[in-house]
Amino acid sequence: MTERRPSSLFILTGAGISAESGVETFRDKGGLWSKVRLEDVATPEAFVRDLARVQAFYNARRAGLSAVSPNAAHEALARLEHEFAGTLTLVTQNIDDLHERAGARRVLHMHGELAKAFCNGCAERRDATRDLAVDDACPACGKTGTMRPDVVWFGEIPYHMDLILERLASADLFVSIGTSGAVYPAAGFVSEARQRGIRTLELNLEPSDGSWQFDEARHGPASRLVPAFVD
Ligand code: BV8
Repeated sequence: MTERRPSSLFILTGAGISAESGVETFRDKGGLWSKVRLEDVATPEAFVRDLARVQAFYNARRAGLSAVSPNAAHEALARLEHEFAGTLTLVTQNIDDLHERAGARRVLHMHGELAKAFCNGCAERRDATRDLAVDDACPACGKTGTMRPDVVWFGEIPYHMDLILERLASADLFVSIGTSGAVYPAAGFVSEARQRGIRTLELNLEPSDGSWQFDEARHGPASRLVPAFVD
């Protein structure tokens, strides 16, 4: 890392880091939310209203992961995780597994993971090794119609928030990579960091809506910016 070396580094990633791997982003032109209304697939109400549609949406995205691979940005962060001498916290809003497939081992998935399934009835969590189906029974409680992708929908509380906020508070550099900063609570991390006097850096293809809040912003593709930041 070429900058003044932090001893505690907090990194937040979003869909932009996986874009060059071929995973669709959400809010870019032609992104996922321009094709599907998030209210129809990514809310608890949608799951109750049309379970089959929600399952199909996430089954297709899970299947798509087998056709993509981590890119140089994921690889650089995995290297950083292994080599960084201080405390590194890597939080992702992404539900893909590209950080892990690049070799990262301590990723906090605040919006859940496509590779897991969760039972709304008994909170059982399992690996999702195949498509989820409407008539799947929960392997633990036996109920049907309760198995869902283990992802955090709009209106639900993101995962690991206590740990995330604790790590953010003790960081000395906050780096936001490939995220539009449109979805809370992640969108609020930059102001939280600034209020605490933590240095902030944005690495994004273009200025995000919240770009002005960062001490420094570098713009370009993650596959170039992230390795340059790490090495
Ligand atoms: C919560 C998971 C309380 C599943 C996702 C008004 C009404 C209703 C609700 C709200 C409201 N106002 C605020 C809210 C809360 C709401 C919210 O923020 N809504 C927004 C829309 C206003 N948030 C919630 O409901 C959250 N829960 O707040 O609970 C709470 C919180 C804490 C503690 C206690 C209580 C839950 C939100 C979870 C939503 N789940 N998805 C799924 O994926 O299907 S969110 C969805 O957006 C994505 O999944 C992703 O995780 C998230 C963030 O998107 P980004 O990653 O930023 O992607 P985006 O496309 O937007 O941007 C990509 C960026 O990359 C762009 O800037 C682009 O320029 C850049 N880029 C592109 N290519 C590259 C690149 N950069 C670099 N290199 C490239 N090559």
